[in-house]
Amino acid sequence: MARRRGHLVECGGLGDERGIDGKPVGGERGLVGIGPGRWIGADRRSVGHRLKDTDSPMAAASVDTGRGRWCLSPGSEQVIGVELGNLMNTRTRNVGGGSSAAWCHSGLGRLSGPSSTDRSGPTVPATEDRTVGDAFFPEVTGRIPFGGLDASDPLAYRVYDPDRLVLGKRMQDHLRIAVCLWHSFNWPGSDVFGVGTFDRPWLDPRLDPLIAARAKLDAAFEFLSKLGVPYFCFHDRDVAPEAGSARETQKLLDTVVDDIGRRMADSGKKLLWGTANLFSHPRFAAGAATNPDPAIFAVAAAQVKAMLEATQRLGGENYVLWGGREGYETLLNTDLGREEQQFARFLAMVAEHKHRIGFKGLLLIEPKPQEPTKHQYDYDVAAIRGFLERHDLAGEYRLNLEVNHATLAGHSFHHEVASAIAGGLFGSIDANRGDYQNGWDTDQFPNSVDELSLALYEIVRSGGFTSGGFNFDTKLRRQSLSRDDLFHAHVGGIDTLARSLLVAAALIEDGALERLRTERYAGWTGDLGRSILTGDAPLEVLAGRVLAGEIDPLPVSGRQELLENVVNRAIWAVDAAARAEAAAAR
Ligand SMILES: [Mn+2]
Repeated sequence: MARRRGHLVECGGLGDERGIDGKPVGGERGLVGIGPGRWIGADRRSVGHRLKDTDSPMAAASVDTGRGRWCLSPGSEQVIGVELGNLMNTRTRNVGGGSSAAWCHSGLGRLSGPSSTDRSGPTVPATEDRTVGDAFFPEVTGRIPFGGLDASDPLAYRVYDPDRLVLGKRMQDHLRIAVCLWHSFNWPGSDVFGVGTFDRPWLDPRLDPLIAARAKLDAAFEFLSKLGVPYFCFHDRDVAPEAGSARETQKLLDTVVDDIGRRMADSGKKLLWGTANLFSHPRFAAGAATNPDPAIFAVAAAQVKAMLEATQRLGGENYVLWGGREGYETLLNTDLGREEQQFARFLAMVAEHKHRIGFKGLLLIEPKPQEPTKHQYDYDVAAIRGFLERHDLAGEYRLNLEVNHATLAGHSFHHEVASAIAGGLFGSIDANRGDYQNGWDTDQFPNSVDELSLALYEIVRSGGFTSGGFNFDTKLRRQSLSRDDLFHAHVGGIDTLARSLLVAAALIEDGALERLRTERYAGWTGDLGRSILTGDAPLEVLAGRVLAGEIDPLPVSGRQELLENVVNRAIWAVDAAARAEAAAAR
């Protein structure tokens, strides 16, 4: 079969409307054309736009507009392409061999050519296999290095040094960092007042879902590799939108999950946890498990079954349930008792299925007090702990705690971590912080060593993560438009966690906090305390000893300020040690 060779010509960026024969074209529809007599490119608003007035030997042209790449279906003059510049590990083959969107996906690797509008520009080899490693984030040219505190490169880790040993364990193994696919790759930067602002070309709803999913995964795995972290997390709907029927939806999910499995095998990246999105679709507006309609409960159950099995297939280490719609908007239409029974039944069914399929990971519930609903049943650690114990589920579930959700519930994150550990429910962390002036979930990247050091202290002193880790369930600010903003955000957040880990380790090695806490409770390991706890000293015995003057205690200091000084001095000491190391290295 004779293949038509693609003609590659560099094209202007978005808004470059040099047009055909030098005449601007497209106007506000945003078409970008260039080259004498030919259309070769278009901006993102032009997907599906029918091109006219072309003399079209434009077959299989693929164009780098500076914002990504476009491909045009040969012969049809229809822009079918996407910004495909983000495709990673894409094999270039059959360029010009078809006119479908599938051609578009398979037809592009990383294309590069001279900055030329010359017709005789470079051609795209028809059958050349090439591997692309840096297609969507070309401004970040390799893996983020460790540079130390004095590094001048803004994209170098100052503190996070994966192999550095802290209390005998690698930093990477303490922190178990994960990147989330939803906010970082599946969220367009929209808010309730405005549409998306981000450059996420695979989110164009007109794209074939498989092409979109693969372009998204290309970018995500490129990001993971360059960031140099071990884990990622995703919801079913982040990678596979709903198709025409439940069966087609399942098929698409299975296809994409297989694709993810291959990428994991190639890259060595691992799945920290999977989860099902039971909150975006309109059917879930009144809840999933707690919906007044049992048919919606059934759809949610099918979705969790599929995603739990997908997580197992990918070797996921945990499975998370976030009940974002499991709550109410008004009590006027809500039967609290009934919804609690439904919710308990749902969680029991998920646990039963976990055991049936032999999934070895932890099931994790994520507390959040409100937003999107007025009130959510998974309010905080204490509420979930009571719920699990009431419904005989305490052995089946642990918790995925988020900093911002803790603060929305009126707690410090330190409190929620310590509560989960005390209740035997600690599982994993979403590291997003909130904004102290805003009353909603801003999901910002962590940046306070002072706050996170206390949480890390609790985590490390209790033995650290088992299968959990620190997931960046974080959002860029809506004005953070550059592609590399995603790197700056994660690098800073990871350094903050790494620094907090060093402070926690210093506090543990110093031992003052532990010693003072132990001393404070010393009485409970003595005769009196033990006899109370074992039941050997009931009320009348205690009363008798108090009335006899045998028990006559004096209050003692809680030493709070002293303890706060211990923490601050550990933070400062880690600074001093790092400075000394940096100076020694110079
Ligand atoms: Mn959040």
